[in-house]
Amino acid sequence: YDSCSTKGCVKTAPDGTLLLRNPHLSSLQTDVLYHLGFDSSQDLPGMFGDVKFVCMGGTKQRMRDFAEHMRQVLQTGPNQLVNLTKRSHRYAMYKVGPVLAVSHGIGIPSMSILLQEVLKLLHYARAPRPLVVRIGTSGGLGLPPGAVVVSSWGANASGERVYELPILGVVRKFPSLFDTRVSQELVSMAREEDPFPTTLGGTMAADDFYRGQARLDGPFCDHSEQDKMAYLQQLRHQGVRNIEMEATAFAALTREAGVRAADVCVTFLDRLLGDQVTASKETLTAWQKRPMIIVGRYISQYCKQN
Ligand code: R2B
Ligand code: URA
Repeated sequence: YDSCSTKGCVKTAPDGTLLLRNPHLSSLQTDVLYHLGFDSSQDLPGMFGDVKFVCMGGTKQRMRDFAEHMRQVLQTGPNQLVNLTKRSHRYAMYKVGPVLAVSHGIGIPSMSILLQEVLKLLHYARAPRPLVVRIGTSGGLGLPPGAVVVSSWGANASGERVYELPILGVVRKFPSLFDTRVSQELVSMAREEDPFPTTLGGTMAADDFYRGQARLDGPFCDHSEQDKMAYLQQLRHQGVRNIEMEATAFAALTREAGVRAADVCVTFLDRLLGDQVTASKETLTAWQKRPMIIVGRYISQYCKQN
């Protein structure tokens, strides 16, 4: 495997700030973070040097809701939430105290562009020891809809725990494991009185919502119901508990940067029972808050202790 498959290599500076092991960056006069609408000539340490948590999720609205949630939990932040990436329009970013909430769109290409620019932003801002958390949605495997899964690893569609990326025409593989300690700490934020279960589990990241997730309801399909069930059962036997579209790249890129990360997703349906997302908009909105609740408790506890 590529990069960082060995433990113990020095990945962060002694003060906990991100080291990026790209020698070419130092020859740039200014580095333009094109999709975020920032560049390194700005006072990034002044703007983002205090960031401790970066929370990412698919939609702009959900990340605005999360910023609002954190404003209430932490009793801090601006009176008016402002989208900091306004100049770029691709994504949305809000800052509430030590929390940066950013949207990443759907799928690995969209998420990984955002994540890589966020990693450079954290580097230039000299933010010490940040934690990056994805709060997402997914399809569950044998879990009640509305359950929350904290990912222990990401697997690709072949069940390999790697993020595959062709670089200069050669397909490279990067291990897609999450920080065990952070994931367990997040699961421990669940409370008995929560109206939903929170579990640790493997997460399969697909490059498609329909056929790529074994669905039968896309515009194209040449596999049978039996083929679908055999595949989903096989994934479940391998320890996969939910399917989404980013986990592998998210785990691998944060790991390569030496940044702790976690993927916390609610499940919108049980894929062993169906393909269509049929819950009402109100129900889905309520379910989407669940990863925010778990992550909010974690951040709140950290802020009280520090
Ligand atoms: C979950 O939901 C989205 C697709 O509907 C995708 O971003 C994901 O991982
Ligand atoms: N997101 C996915 O990628 N798959 C689902 O089934 C639901 C949400």
